[in-house]
Amino acid sequence: SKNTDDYVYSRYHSVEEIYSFQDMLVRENPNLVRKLTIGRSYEGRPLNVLIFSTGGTNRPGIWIHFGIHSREWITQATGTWVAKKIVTDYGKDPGLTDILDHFDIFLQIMVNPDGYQYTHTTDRMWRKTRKPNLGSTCVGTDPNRNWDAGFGAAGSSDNPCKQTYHGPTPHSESEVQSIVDFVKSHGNLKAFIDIHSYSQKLMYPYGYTKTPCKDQRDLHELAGKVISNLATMYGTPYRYGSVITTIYQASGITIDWAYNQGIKYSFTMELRDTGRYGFILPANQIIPTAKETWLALKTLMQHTKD
Ligand code: PAY
Ligand code: ZN
Repeated sequence: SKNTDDYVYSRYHSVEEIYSFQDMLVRENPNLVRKLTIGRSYEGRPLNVLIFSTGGTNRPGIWIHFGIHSREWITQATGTWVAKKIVTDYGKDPGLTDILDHFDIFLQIMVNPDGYQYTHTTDRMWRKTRKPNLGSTCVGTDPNRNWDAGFGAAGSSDNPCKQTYHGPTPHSESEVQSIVDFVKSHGNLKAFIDIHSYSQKLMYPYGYTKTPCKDQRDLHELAGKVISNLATMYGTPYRYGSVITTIYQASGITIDWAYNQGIKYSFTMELRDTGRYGFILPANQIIPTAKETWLALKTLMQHTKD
């Protein structure tokens, strides 16, 4: 497509198409959207973040990223739709307009572009990064076990051949380190949302320990509100709670690190479905999934702002 109006949101797209979508969106909306390259993937692809900002200096920020696991295609597709939704609705939707008049939104549509490319060319079920491992023929680290929060504990694997391999050291993956550097240098993020699929869950810290996080009460109440809002659109049921109590023990995960950095509203969301199609969600569910997810994200952002 030549512009973001012609872009077919109801289909899954290649790495190149998602890169060109980002450039088109920036070109069409220079006063609202910028592109920042926060680093390079192992294979050298740019790690791009779209910044939605209406001005101000050092405004607080909301970080939302998609596709840390490459096979979770509904997430990159939802991220693309959400980016377009923000430019379409700013100035029209009072809720979103209010959010953007006080906060900047940072959107990373493809956290793991090497893996995403690999899911198109070679192995549709690839989850990890594509960095080789010393002393092993197995490739890749699980970028959602690679963060410095309970790193290497139960709920991750030290075997490079496993899907949940945590990597040699915390932040060994440039895809992870680039976000770490950005979050630290920004210093004023108030929400951090990591989007996955599948299983229809909204979860908050922790994944590595059963010890409740200090904001457990608030986060639990908010999560309940968010999922009931989400369900008003198509009735899609979500479960919610901490990661360890809702899905399983997972250590070295993104949101535990973000939360321990002081970002109170750290959530991970598992989009559709509950397993009928799993990672291979039919493309005719992209737009409905994106729409209900957007409702959830707006509720989270609104609450963060208030
Ligand atoms: O989202 O951080 C989270 C919770 C843990 C996820 C993980 O294992 O990294 C949950 C899984 C995921 O999205 O990667 C769930 C899916 C269905 C899976 O691969 O098991
Ligand atoms: Zn995932």
